[in-house]
Amino acid sequence: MTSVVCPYCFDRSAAARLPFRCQMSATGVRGGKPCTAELDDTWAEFMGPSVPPALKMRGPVFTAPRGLAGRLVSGGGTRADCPHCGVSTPVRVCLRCHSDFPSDYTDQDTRIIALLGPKASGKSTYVSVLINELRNRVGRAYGASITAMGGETQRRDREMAEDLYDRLRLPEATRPAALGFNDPLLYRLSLPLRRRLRGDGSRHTALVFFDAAGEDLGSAEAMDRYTHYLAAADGIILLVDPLQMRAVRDQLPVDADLPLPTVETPPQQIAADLAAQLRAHGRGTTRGRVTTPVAVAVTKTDSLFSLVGPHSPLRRNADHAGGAVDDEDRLAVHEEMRGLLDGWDSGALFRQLDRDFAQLSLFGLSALGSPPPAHAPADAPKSGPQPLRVEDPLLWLLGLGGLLPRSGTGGGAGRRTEAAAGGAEGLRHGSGGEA
Ligand SMILES: Nc1nc2c(ncn2[C@@H]2O[C@H](COP(=O)(O)OP(=O)(O)OP(=O)(O)O)[C@@H](O)[C@H]2O)c(=O)[nH]1
Ligand SMILES: [Mg+2]
Ligand SMILES: [Zn+2]
Ligand SMILES: [Zn+2]
Repeated sequence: MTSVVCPYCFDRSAAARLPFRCQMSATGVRGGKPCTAELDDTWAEFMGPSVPPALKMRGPVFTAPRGLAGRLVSGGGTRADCPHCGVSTPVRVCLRCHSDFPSDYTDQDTRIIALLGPKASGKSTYVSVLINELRNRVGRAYGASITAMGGETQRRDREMAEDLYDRLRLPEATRPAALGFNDPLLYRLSLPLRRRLRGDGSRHTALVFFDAAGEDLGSAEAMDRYTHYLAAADGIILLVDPLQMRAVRDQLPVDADLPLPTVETPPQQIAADLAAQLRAHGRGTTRGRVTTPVAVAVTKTDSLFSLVGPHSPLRRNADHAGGAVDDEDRLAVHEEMRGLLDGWDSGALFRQLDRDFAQLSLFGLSALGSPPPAHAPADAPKSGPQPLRVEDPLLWLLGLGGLLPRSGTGGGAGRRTEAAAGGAEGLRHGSGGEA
């Protein structure tokens, strides 16, 4: 049974139970009149006072009679006949908040990947580059494809790509929730079916990315909606900006022509708040560790090249050989990042993460591959984004969720390495190490 999570209120529901919305089209079925718009209280209440009254008048919402919901029509998709006007509609809405879903959203299971990080840590740049990499280099390696779902995401997807790749403009600061909520970005990820499942069909997953403004982490109302998103997440990517860490700023060569960002909420506080929120939503074990997998990704690694060796795994992308996620490669990055963090804060951030999260791995990535030009800080580097390892956190999370094959795991050596490293790298569940 397909399980769908609303990308607006994050309510989870079986696809077959979702109500429909009449499109109020006139086709003269049964000689009846077309439906007229009526006040959708549920949706209006969810959206809040910012929506003008006229927009709160929508096509009637109805539940298809039992047995008729999910009637497959030729050409794919499900429809139901409106009980008022008799005209059939394909539009599905959320049971809880009555938001309309994009047309193909309810055909596949939903995976929510939450993105979190302080202001200016690079979230928007990261999403834009990640999508582009999934479309091209990474998509090729895994036989995967990704498409924007729904008109709103399609429009923003086009805009993001044009700004960054054609005009070489970096994203503007994301607008905070106080100015109206940003809708999440909805993508359909199609992966080839694993061989043992036969055939050469695809498996589709709806990916939901919610790119909030960094300052929303500090606002209670914004956090309230944000928390539902985090609680519904199948995996969380927590971005850490090394340029906002005191020790890194002190270590960087003084002649570096680097415009430094202002120091925002420290990563340790974000991690602690995140753990508290997730525990409050029942995502913690009895011993207090949160079970949602968390990828902690240090961004802007291009600015750290003077601090790492010439053969550091941070300087190159994973090769994704054989279309599998390489766990040894991930562990090499994890250890490298852990060593760097140790030097920066004596391991305080890692120790805290390790105490709070049962499934945790460290990553290092650069969306741009080099710093923005010093004379034009709002621009991408001249050569365009040359990303490093942007895909790793997402691929790890998809691998944990069984959506991608993994290599380099399961062998004794791999597990011992993890145990030696403190066992925090993501396969700890079931190891009894929940002390
Ligand atoms: N060196 C380097 N700088 C980067 C990279 N990605 C982003 N930046 C810098 O970080 C700034 C902020 O990036 P954004 O993507 O807007 O950050 P954000 O987290 O979305 O910020 P808010 O929306 O304000 O919360 C950019 O303007 C760049 O100057 C990178 O890969 N390398
Ligand atoms: Mg942003
Ligand atoms: Zn909803
Ligand atoms: Zn109708």
